[in-house]
Amino acid sequence: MKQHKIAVIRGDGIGLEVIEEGIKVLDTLGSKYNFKLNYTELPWGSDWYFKNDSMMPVDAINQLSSYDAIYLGAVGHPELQDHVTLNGLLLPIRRAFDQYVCLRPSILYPGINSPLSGYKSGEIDFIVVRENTEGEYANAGGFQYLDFPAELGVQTAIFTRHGCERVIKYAFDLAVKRAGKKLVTSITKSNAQGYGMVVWDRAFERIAAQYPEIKTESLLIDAACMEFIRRPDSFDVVVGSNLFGDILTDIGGIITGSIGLSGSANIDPERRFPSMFEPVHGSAPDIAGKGISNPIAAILSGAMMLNHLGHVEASTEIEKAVKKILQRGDVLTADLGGQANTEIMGNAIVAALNH
Ligand code: GGG
Repeated sequence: MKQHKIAVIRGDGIGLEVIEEGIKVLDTLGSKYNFKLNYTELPWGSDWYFKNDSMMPVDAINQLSSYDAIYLGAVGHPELQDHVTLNGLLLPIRRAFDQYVCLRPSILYPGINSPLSGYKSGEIDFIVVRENTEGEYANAGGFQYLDFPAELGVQTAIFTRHGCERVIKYAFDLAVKRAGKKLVTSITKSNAQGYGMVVWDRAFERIAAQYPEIKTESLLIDAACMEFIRRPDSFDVVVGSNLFGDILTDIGGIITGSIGLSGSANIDPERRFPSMFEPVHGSAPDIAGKGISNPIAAILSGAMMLNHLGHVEASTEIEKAVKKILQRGDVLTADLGGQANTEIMGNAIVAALNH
């Protein structure tokens, strides 16, 4: 039996309850596909911060490096500024483990209505490949005159040829593998960001030349936001910088029914370090603790984790079970217009796997 060491960081808010359901689903498949996930719960996040003045221990990266994967819920707390929670946990992990590819699929599942009229199940099906270690999220900048009237902050975006080329190449390789439209769309803003984004555009042109069989287009981020609404069915693989990828995948979530259905994977494609799997959504303080959040994004992130660990059939089975439940439509959480709670949705997917 294949065994994997999984670090579990439930984090904050609804992260706690969605990961609970994710683990339930993952464990249902272990015995069927002859693998075992050995979880270690790491109680890091905002509560840890309130006790220790940091989101995770100083040796956190060292601790995490011994795991095969990280399964994360959410970070964010109403009493802490978001830059504290993000820069204290999520971003250092992505950077330290060089998880330079963030995969975020947007699929209109059966039974789900898009707020955009006229789209049938499967007609929206694209994946955003988000650069995940540099760009606008680079840890470069500083404050001056903090707490004085002249207070200022400098934030530097970093675009390296190496960093752009490797993530763009990943996007093209993915387009080759996908049974999609064989199209890679690059997201840019080089008309206004005349240095870093020009490096991005040049990298895109160089890599595109190596894949003559793949169609390409380049959109400015503002136009891309509009086109995601106007023609979401035209996209296949979309590659963008750290910030642009983050913004576009919220649109991708809502046009396919709910961000509660959006799973994601932060991948080190070279497999030198553990990769991290987390729902796209955050900690949702407004509904935290009520047990009504949609666990599907966390469950689909778990499926992406299984795929990464080599259990491709088991991963596909989770996706099929999710589709089955959504298509049936009798168990839906509030974000999808239903009344089921988090646990009932998790149990319905487990039951679908057992039949
Ligand atoms: N599911 C992880 C989480 O809490 N995400 C919240 C968030 O703000 N993420 C920003 C990002 O992915 O860059």
